[in-house]
Amino acid sequence: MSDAPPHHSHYSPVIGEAKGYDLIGDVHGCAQSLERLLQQLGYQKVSGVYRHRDRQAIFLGDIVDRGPRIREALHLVRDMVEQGSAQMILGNHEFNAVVYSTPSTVPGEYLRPHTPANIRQISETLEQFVKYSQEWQEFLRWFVELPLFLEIQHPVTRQVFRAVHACWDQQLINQHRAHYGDGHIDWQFIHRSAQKGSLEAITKQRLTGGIDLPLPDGETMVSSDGYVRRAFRTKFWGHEAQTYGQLLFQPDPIPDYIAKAEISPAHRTQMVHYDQSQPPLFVGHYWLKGQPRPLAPNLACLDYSAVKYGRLVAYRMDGEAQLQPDKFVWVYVDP
Ligand SMILES: [Mn+2]
Repeated sequence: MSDAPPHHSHYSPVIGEAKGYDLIGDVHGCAQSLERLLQQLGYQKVSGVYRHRDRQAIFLGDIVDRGPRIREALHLVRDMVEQGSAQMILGNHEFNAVVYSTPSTVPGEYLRPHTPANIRQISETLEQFVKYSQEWQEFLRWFVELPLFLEIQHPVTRQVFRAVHACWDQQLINQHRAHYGDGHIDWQFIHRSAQKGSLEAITKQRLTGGIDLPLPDGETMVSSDGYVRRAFRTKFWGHEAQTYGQLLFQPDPIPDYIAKAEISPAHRTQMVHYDQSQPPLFVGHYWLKGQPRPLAPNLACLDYSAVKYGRLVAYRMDGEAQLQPDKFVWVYVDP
């Protein structure tokens, strides 16, 4: 795709005259930290909406759930999108909120089952919208208008870059575009995504959730956020991993004997390779820790666990082909 012609029809139209883009990782209800970050990036509130003279923010999804000011964060972001000073892609948490709230054809049931784990994931959001149910319904409808991924060509350098919440899988993206034209979804996608094994279910899971491999022999582990996990998150870039430990990409370690095992041929076929000839890609999702830096010359994850008192992180994209460590900007989130 890096040698795609400049008038590629998949590129999202440039809104206004953005000379640069500020990609922002998972907010999860940290609205105050988001305001501090936007101010640090030079955005100013004009008529109640943050905007920048010549830059546009791109939110990588997961505005909702977990944090203290979800409603405020949603208003801030949607206002920016509606005014053209931001774009946003769907995170797994927004998508899950939609399917959690959408009745299935079975009376009393929903597209996403109301299991204890699923109830817990959305509980802060629903609590904070208890008195604003009309507003919440409007946000749910707005989520369905958002794309799963963006591919943007920088107006000056002509460099293409990409944004997806968790994993860029070119094959699934090509299939999605063949059906839907671009990265957008619709209510039919929402309903189909609830059918196990459907293209929509696979696309949603892969693009907003990344690649999970199951722990062997039905083993489980408890992650640091208190969930029982039957699978672990893996890298989708680079070809060099031989063992599961080298493929692992999550804060919690896996049992040592699994980490040292060779990746099975069956699991190898599930892997996606985002190699270094591809355009720069920005993801959120993986709640990293420590000093923000590129994961590869063409890959940055901007989720540094803001809601767990980590950092809310942005990358200032000016159309460069190689991502630079000094272009990450962040605020610390205080307890
Ligand atoms: Mn997240």
